[in-house]
Amino acid sequence: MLHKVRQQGLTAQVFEAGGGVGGTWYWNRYPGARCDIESMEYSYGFDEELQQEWDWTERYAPQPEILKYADHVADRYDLRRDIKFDTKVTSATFDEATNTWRVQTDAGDDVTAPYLVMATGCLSSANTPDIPGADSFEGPTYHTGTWPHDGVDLSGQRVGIIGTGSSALQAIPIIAEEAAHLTVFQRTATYAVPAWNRPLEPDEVAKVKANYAEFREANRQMPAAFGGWLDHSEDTALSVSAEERRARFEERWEHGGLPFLGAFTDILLDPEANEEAANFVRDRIRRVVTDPKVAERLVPDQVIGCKRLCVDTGYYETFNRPDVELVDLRETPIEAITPAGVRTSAGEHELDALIYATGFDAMTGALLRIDIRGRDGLTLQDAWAAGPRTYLGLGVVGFPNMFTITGPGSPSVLTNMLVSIQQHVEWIADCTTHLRERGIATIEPVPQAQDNWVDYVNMVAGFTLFPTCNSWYLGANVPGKTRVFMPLPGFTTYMEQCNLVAEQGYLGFVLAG
Ligand code: NA7
Repeated sequence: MLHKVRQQGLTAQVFEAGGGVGGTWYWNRYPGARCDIESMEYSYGFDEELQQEWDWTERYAPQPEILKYADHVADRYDLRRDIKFDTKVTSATFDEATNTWRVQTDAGDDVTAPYLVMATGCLSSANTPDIPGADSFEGPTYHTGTWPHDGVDLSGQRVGIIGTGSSALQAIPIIAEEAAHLTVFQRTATYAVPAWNRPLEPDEVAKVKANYAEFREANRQMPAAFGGWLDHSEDTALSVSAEERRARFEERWEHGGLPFLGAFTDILLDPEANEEAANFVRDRIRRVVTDPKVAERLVPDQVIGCKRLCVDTGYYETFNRPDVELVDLRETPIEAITPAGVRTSAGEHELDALIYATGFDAMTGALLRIDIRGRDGLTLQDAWAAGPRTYLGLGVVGFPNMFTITGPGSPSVLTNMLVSIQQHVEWIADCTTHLRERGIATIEPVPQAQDNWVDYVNMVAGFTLFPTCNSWYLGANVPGKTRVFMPLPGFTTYMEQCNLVAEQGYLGFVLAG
């Protein structure tokens, strides 16, 4: 966004809570942190030179390499001179007299600007559950989302980890190697498809780079903005024979990763199709885990893909180790954290270190931690008291000239984030150009357009199986958070809608002043 804004001849000031660029990839430094979208797809496509000069080394990039890429981008475009690091925005207030935003930070900054772009990230506000006795634990505690930058030595220790989402799945096999004993506290069993991670071959990189623009366009034509280069079937799961269905799942399993859910068109739409895919993975878990009791605890019962599918390396195998114990919190819930460890209804698990892999206050968390006040002193907290309400996931009624990159109501976390971020940056830049060229002071959604958009997101989500489980897409992981499905499934249709809105002079927005 900063690069784009400069290209338009505007100036900008960026405030960043971290000590460097990279966001998610700056904070999430836990062992095994890695992207679940393939490297060649998870990168910016706005500059041919940038995409040609950068070389990814692995099929799925590890966190340090993605951070290096973010640093490279910051240096390449000389971005740092307009970014103030280690600085948190505390408030942003719209002044109706001057049509400007006043932004204040914890470092004493006090700046005004006509436009406010919130690029605060969807998974940047760590969620630590409020477990009785949490402060009494005598050993160190860590959260995967705010992992110490100089690493953690867990060798020889008895380690506990709460949570079995993507972060835990990546960390567990590596921590198990290092620790003397690992106890995994699982509330909901997780589906994972192998990453089959490996070094990238020079010829496959060359093949993509020879047609990078086409490769990017193929991804934009996909519902989740990745995998455009794979063969796609238009078949539904039950329209083919059981044998054929199994062969397709095998093929996708051998391919690895998130494209497993694309084996058929209806896996996230039809419960029966979903059950077929789920049973395939359940069967794989049972084949890998040698103790049948442990295997049954690891076999998920919810809809596959309802919570984000995990991409793993040796997760289920780790439970065959004699020094790894799985505690099923559905059978024996946590009662308290004690000075010596974690006490469940079955007794105490003594630990030297405790890791929270308990995820994030997703999509709205980072925005609502800032005191944002729009027209008539309306706070974003009040405007979103019953769940987030946006138009296109880009604008909010009552908050003129405020844009939310990958905000709730846009596809964001259901997609390849880099593609969604770029689409929003370009749309916002076109929008502010439109306003400036016409001397228009403010843009703000029409209330009816926003209401319709919220209904539309709910309707689309309602066609899918996403609302059937307690996922962070629904805010269900944070006690007290309003249960609303926040992202919009379907990137391509969404992109077309955004383009149409712009082409029609920002239909659904009030352009004033
Ligand atoms: P996730 O996917 O939100 O996973 C968090 C995990 O922590 C999940 O297994 C939760 O169980 C568990 N959790 C949360 N609160 C508790 C409490 N109070 N007790 C026990 N267990 C708990 O976060 P991740 O960091 O793994 O991944 C986030 C995203 O990053 C991921 O989807 C990718 O997009 C990348 P639950 O399932 O809620 O029962």
